[in-house]
Amino acid sequence: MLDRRNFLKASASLSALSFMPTFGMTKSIEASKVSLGIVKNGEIVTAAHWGILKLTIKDGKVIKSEPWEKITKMDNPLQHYTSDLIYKSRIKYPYVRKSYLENPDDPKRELRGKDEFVRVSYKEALNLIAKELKKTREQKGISSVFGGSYGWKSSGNMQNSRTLLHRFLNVTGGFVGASGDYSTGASQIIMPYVVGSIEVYEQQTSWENILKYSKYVVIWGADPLTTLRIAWTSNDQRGLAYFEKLRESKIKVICIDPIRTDTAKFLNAKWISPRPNTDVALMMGMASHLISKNKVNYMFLENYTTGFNQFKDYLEGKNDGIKKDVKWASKICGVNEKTIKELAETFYDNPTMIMSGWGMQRAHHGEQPHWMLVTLCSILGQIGTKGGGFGLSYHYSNGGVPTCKGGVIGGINAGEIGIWKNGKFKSLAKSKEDLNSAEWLQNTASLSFPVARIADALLNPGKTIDHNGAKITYPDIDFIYWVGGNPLVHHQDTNTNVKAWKKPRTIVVNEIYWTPTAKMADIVMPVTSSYERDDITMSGDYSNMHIVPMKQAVLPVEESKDDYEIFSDLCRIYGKDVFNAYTQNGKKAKDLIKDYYNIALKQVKNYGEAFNTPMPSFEEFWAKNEPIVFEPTNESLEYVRFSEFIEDPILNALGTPSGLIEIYSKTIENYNYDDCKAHPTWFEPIEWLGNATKKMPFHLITSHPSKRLHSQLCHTDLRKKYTIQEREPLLMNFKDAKKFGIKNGDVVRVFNQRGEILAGVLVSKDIMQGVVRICEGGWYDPDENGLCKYGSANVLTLDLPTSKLANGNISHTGLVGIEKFNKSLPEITAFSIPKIV
Ligand SMILES: Nc1nc2c(c(=O)[nH]1)N[C@H]1C(S)=C(S)[C@@H](COP(=O)(O)OP(=O)(O)OC[C@H]3O[C@@H](n4cnc5c(=O)[nH]c(N)nc54)[C@H](O)[C@@H]3O)O[C@H]1N2
Ligand SMILES: Nc1nc2c(c(=O)[nH]1)N[C@H]1C(S)=C(S)[C@@H](COP(=O)(O)OP(=O)(O)OC[C@H]3O[C@@H](n4cnc5c(=O)[nH]c(N)nc54)[C@H](O)[C@@H]3O)O[C@H]1N2
Ligand SMILES: [Mo]
Repeated sequence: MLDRRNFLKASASLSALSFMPTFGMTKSIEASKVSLGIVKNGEIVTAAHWGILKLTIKDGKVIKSEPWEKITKMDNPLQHYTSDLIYKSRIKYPYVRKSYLENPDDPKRELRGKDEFVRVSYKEALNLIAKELKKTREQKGISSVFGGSYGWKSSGNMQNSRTLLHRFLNVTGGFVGASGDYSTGASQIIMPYVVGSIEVYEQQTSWENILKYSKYVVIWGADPLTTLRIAWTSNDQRGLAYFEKLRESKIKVICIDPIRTDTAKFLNAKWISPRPNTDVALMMGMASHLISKNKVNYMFLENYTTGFNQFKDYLEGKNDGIKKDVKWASKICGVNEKTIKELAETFYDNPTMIMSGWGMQRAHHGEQPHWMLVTLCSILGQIGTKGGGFGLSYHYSNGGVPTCKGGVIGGINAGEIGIWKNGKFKSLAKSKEDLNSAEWLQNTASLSFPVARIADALLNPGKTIDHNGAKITYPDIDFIYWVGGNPLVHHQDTNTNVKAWKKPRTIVVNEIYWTPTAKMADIVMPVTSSYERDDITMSGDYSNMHIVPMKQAVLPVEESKDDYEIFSDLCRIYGKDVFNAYTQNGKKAKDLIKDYYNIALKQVKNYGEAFNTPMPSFEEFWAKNEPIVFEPTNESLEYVRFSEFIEDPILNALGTPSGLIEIYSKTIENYNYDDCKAHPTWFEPIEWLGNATKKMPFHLITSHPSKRLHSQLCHTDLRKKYTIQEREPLLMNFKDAKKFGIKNGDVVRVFNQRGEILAGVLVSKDIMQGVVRICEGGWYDPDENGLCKYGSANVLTLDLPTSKLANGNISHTGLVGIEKFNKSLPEITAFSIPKIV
């Protein structure tokens, strides 16, 4: 995953305005109570992805968990389950899988997930990891060690488990990593060809502009009311506050989504429901209509884009004989012709901001929708204006919330790749510049392959694939070290994935909870939750609004340890030099937290006396137990994405080969891929309603859950608020339910050629016919025949790449069959601990 923290640096110069919507700000917490050590009784401030939290502690236990400040009227349910996150489903000690402990050289891999675990001492576990890692590197080389370890871990710049793992694997000799992410696998690869930047993690046109200048806001395949409950660093909550303002405004909202989302309902939006994965056709129909009505901004196309004519030829069917007109589009996407025309004209006639989520690019040929969206927006010609254009990050980490001027804290980095031999460190960096380049450091893995190809890589060592204009040959992975992620839940086609996980000789997992991934490991290290250790974070991702002390709330549960401590202790086994390189000569977590704070402090000091948010010393900040709040600048309040390019496309050329928006890409043309052409193209997805069968009549959408962060919090009592007969809910249209003789509250078996799960049915008018939704992140809970008793959506999804260009995952593509489950319900075991001897 790209380190999203780094996408935004505190910007700009002008003095700040106070804009924050205040809504009964919580009183400041008494500093004296918390200045020393951890509190047995009192309140402390910490942060999670789901916001800055205030925890109440009684007799050394967390008894209450609330938002530190109340910014919106909406409740964020994720914020109230901290206590469960400390005490439920915990891994309390180090464990080794029985057969692995008996013989690590022939560890009976097929028993992973079934074998018993044996409790071992912390020291024994460390020694085993170090020994087997050394053995693997010696016998099979660096490229057999996989540390890609994708995942959402916890907030905090210090206990950043994935980076800590990379740092450990680097100082001990290197590893194979993973490139890209699951979120925007397709978009972040295609967008640089189209607009010269990845777009998906860039600051958006300021919400202040939208509220002033937009007449229409289109939410295209996004559910911001759900997805803005969390952020990569910690949630500043301002994104939701702006959606509240949008509701109060006169701006008209249109949601284009197979589901009438919570957002659509909240905003009283007009709901347009295309068939899943057909947005490209819908947009092409709109484009054709605009051309036929001469509602085209030719001035924009001429000055700011290249390749429109070639694309127009394609629309007109010059080569394939197929006219991509409104009629054609309507047939594919299921939206009626009149609506397609109306939408197109409305967008053209009014300042319209199109906010797109990422669901539609997590689909077969997921490169196309956002490329086509930019093409459509080029025809409309509103890109770079105050109330129009497109944005690919309004639904994520509070995009569009103005960036504050303040300090930006530092964080742990992955260190230097090198090899230690006879007490000497040999760096693999090619130059000093390498070491100073954030990009190089982020990309420290000496080898990597696209993250969502993990199962394919495990199963097919030596296979060469196309990727983004290059060839990649999969390494032969024999050792996996995973921290901060839940791949047995997050990866597509679980049954294939389970096979892949039986391939390497060794799998080590550092985890807080007995997740499905921990249960599939050979060596399991117990990790503290972020409430059991000190850390520090910013909030907002784009806003950089707060610096938050994340103070330890309670003592570590049993023998759990910080990832930093585990890796430092592992380094000790490799020798003093490695330990010193890892810990910067013995620094403790708290020393590093202070270092990171001081980086921000130095920036703020450089602004001089006049700066209106001075920062105290670290000691004062820590004792005060309160976030520092920075304010946005005038410049960021008025920010318009692409405005500089629009002002002067020559001086401020985009990072594409032509410097312009590329509707036609010669670079991609040269790759000569059959599944990603030189201009936006309609490709039929491998499975969609266009090829549904009697047995497999439903398109399955696996949205992000509103009451979890992926699989996080699934094991808490929050689950009880959404499960149906203890299973993951499946949203189904009421007409479909009637047709299939299924009632609200029934348990059904959902199946296809890849696998089967149980789910509880929620009958609804808010999903189009022929489509069902099971949110991703439900814990995988197989019975002896592989039926997932709880309802993990990925048992049913396809593990195929979007195309040879991006190799993104396609988790929103796939057909399923559904039938009422009439047998007696099996007991859920996903959240209990495995067999231990
Ligand atoms: N079908 C389908 N599948 C999807 C998606 C989809 O839309 N549909 N979306 C995809 C996307 S976009 C993403 S980002 C992925 C998310 O996939 P993941 O990021 O793997 O999901 P999480 O549940 O957040 O897993 C984080 C894990 O880290 C652990 N953890 C937390 N803090 C720490 C720590 O300090 N140390 C250690 N060692 N562990 C820690 C948590 O307990 C948890 O098990 O899922 C992808 N999968
Ligand atoms: N509460 C909560 N918030 C989260 C997360 C979470 O797990 N929980 N995860 C975070 C992460 S890591 C990410 S990457 C983002 C994900 O953000 P997104 O990728 O935007 O989220 P999704 O739920 O995958 O999809 C958004 C919407 O797209 C719709 N959709 C699916 N397929 C299609 C299609 O073909 N066409 C159209 N028009 N719509 C379609 C879905 O119905 C859904 O309403 O969310 C982040 N925010
Ligand atoms: Mo994601």
